[in-house]
Amino acid sequence: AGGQWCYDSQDPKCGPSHWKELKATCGGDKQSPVNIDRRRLQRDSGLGDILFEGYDQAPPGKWRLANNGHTVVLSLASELASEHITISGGGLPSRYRALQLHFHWGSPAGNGSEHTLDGRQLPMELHIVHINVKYRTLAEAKGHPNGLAVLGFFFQVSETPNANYNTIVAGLRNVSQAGDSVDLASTFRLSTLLPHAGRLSGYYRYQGSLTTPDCSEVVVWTVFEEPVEIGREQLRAFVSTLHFPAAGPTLLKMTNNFRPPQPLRSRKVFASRA
Ligand code: 1SD
Ligand code: ZN
Repeated sequence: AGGQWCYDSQDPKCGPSHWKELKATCGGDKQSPVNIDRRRLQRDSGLGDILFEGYDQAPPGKWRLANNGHTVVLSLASELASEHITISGGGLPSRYRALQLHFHWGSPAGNGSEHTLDGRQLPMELHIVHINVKYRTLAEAKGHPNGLAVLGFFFQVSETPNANYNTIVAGLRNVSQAGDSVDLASTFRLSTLLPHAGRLSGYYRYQGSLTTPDCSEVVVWTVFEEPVEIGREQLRAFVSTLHFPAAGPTLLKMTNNFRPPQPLRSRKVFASRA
């Protein structure tokens, strides 16, 4: 493996099994994602509903969509604007502020979630990355075990499109190459990207890492039971529009940008309900 990490779909020589050669942390004991084995959950009655603040208001300023070479990332054009989008409660050790969200998906032939449910992969997974309000930068947060909180949502394919995803899906064509970014003309509330309101009380919680190098073990993970619905054609747009950084003269479609499940080792996965 050279200096860069990648997914197997780009080049198996720099794929997930080689990441620990680049960053020793990627071979650590608290890595993500993991398989969520529903027969081995530990119910924790202290895991009440997460309090979502600012999720229900259109943010000031524009959403920016970018192809970072590994995924498509949605963030606010002005970082300050996300100051009031926070999560707390639900057993989280602090309040956390939203930084960005992104997706992991498969190929025309297969699913691409990172977490798996009873050994099964789902079509796609949304990650909303939040930083502990005690810290100012990602670099600072990476130095603390509860530095980040990521919310994970599975997707389920429906025959009809999810209109709440139209703005993002339409924007994909503008970020088809690595390094591309675009400010979206229309705005929307973050809550519209989540599963049906009121169905967020079922979730899994464990302590893990970022799923990409440097694989920092600083993430309080929350993976929700209820999937987001996305139309078959909308999912196809992710698989067929975006490209990895070009390694040669031919463009390589961005597919299978997920890390496979990592050993749970001595960790437990907690469940908010039985
Ligand atoms: O893969 C993302 C990566 O793109 C970056 O957003 C990082 C936070 O800096 O988070 C990981 S992940 O663990 O949320 N997949
Ligand atoms: Zn992710």
